[in-house]
Amino acid sequence: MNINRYCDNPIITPGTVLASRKDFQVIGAFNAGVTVFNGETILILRVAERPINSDDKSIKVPFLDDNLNLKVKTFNKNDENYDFGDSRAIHKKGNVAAFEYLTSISHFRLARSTDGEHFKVDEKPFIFPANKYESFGIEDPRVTKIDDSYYITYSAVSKFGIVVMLSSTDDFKTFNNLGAIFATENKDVALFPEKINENYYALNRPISPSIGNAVIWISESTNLLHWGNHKVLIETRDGKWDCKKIGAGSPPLKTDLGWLEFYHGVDDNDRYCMGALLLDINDPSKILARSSEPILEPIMEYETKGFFGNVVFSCGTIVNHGVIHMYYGVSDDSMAYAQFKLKDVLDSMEYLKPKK
Ligand code: MAN
Repeated sequence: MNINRYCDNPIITPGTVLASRKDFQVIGAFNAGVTVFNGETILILRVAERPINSDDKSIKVPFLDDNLNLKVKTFNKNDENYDFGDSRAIHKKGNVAAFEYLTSISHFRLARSTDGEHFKVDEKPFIFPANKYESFGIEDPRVTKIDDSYYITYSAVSKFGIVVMLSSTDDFKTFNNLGAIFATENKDVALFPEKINENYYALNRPISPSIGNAVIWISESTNLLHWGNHKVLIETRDGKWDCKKIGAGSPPLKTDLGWLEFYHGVDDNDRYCMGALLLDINDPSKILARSSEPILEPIMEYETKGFFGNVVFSCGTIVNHGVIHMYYGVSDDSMAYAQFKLKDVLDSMEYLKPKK
């Protein structure tokens, strides 16, 4: 499939984003939600920051304390009780499954563009962690326009686990926090842009700590707040690029053939790629087609190297005149942009039944 990566990728790098405070540095501007508002392309960037630290024998980790004040805790890298091997998190020795602290704290920052290529990043945060479920940060926003409001779903990380928060905005200046819509552990929630047969639908990705892989579920709601009728939508595939974990990427796009969903797949080497699913237009719990090979995979240097390399991770796409504009995080570090034809995606997928 022909993928046109933008010639000046990455389009946003951490170095061009102002820190939210003088003693912090921005280490990531990535995994952005995407929408169009007042004729502008808006990216809701995940901006990851950490305390500036000149001592290479220690790691300083940021978090909100119980009074919701931003605090910094210092770990000695020689401390044998902890494992510092993962750039993203600090684990207790021998416990790879659960982390104690994240090495950075993320908030959301808006970037705007009139041409979809050149973005101006706001100087101040749009949404900053603000409650006890967000004390280690807020991450990976997806935004869906429903009627006249924009609904933002995101991971909220804290000592209580990872839950999915919902916020809404009508103006991209202020927002309402509507609370946690999926309890721990859940991530990667993408809302469909309209009701289907009287119900809202959400793709989501719960994880069982006891058994099984992380796969995509679909849930229903009449009010966007209370979700039920949870069903497994699609599973990981042994031996393939999406064998270890999968999760929804952009909010589903309505096409003539069905709902098109771009999702991420992770393999046993923690390599993240993007592929596609096609869901029945009247019953999105039915799969019509799936990519057998990735549509986008980490190949370019900015995709293979960085804070956490070998990652392409999209939380949002725009479709315009048959062209998909995919904005995607690279290496948990920066934002990149690619274009490809909607028709090419639909033609590249493997259909469970022949196309009508
Ligand atoms: C994983 C990664 C990190 C993220 C944490 C918490 O370790 O996706 O980027 O910060 O989970 O969500």
